[in-house]
Amino acid sequence: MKISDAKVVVCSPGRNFVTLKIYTDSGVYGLGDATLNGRELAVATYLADHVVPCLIGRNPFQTEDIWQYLYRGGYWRKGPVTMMAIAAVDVALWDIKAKALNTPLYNLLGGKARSGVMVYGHANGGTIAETIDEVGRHIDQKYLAVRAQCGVPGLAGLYGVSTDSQPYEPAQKGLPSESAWSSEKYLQFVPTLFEELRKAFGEDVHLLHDVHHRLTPIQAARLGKALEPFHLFWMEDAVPAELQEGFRIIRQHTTTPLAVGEIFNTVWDSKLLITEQLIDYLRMSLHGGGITALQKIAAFADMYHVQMGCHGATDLSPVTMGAALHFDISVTNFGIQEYMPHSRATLEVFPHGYRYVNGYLHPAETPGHGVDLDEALAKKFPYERAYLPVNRRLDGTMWNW
Ligand code: KDG
Ligand code: MG
Repeated sequence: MKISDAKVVVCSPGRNFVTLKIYTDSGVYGLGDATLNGRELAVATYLADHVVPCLIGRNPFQTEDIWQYLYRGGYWRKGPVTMMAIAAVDVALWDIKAKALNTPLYNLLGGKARSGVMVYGHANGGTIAETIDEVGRHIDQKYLAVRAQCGVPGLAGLYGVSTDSQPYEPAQKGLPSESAWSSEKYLQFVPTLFEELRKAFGEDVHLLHDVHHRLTPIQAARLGKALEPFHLFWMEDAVPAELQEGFRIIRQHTTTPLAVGEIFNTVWDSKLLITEQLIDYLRMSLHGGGITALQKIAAFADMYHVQMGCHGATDLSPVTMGAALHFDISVTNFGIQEYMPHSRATLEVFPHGYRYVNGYLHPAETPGHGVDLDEALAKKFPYERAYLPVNRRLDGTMWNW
């Protein structure tokens, strides 16, 4: 079998997605997701202009060789654009391989290691009362784990909090919007949110929270300590993680479990975090180099008691979600999978076989990863420029969003 062609499809059924479709001479094709939120066209160009020409004629079963060819062969290693492009190729090739062997992808990754993939949903509200209602709504839908985000008095446009009745979607059309930030107001407020959530729901539901890179290590240490009585499943992205050593400060002060890594794209971003056991959950998704990369990173993390908790926001297309579930169900050190359901329009453009039942997602049972692309429908949703917001402290200083 040989790769005969490949193309990049950019569409925007409510939000932008970049999809790579790889064709073979046997008629089997595979799909990969290359959606880099806010910088989508850079990856589309990287793929179409620089990667696709190198794929033609190769054996799609050689996932390891093609991965190394694109990683080493690029000479300029790492980075979100390169690794997202490699991820899209890799996931599409695993899709082809499993389809050609007529089996669901998980059977090529070790088979089922559990009966379902525990997921966490997103609950948010402008006030504590609204957030409590939203957590309750998720519990009614049988979620076993819920992430809670809440508006903080005095801070407008906060990460994770919807401004309308729709689920929270950070990317906005037009140029980047600006949010206001105060670590002091946030640190003062968040422990009360979780105190009230535990009062309302007891200890049975797993509660998670995303700090979204906005604290310094010593501030994160303070928050982790303050949240200890409320037994979070994890505190996510407490600080920007370029400085891996910064996690030593957080870790030595608190037993609140730590998760990080949704923007990592190679193992080098977390090597120290893993070997020094500074984190409990690694949030890398298939966007960081695909299945070939994530399998190796997960095996390395497992030696240090670090579990996988893959990123699953709506900017990871149903292709990534569908493929991630095959990884999640087969990897031994699985922790939890983020699940932020896509819009109806997105789900129509990407017909899929995965399903949610009582707190768990189940991968498709059809050959491959089980997610397709309706190209005719996709054409009706052309690309629309959109950006993630930026964040400023109250005095106007640029901050992390
Ligand atoms: O594109 C940015 C989003 O993926 C990110 O803001 C979502 O932090 C996020 C999460 O945990 O889902
Ligand atoms: Mg996050």
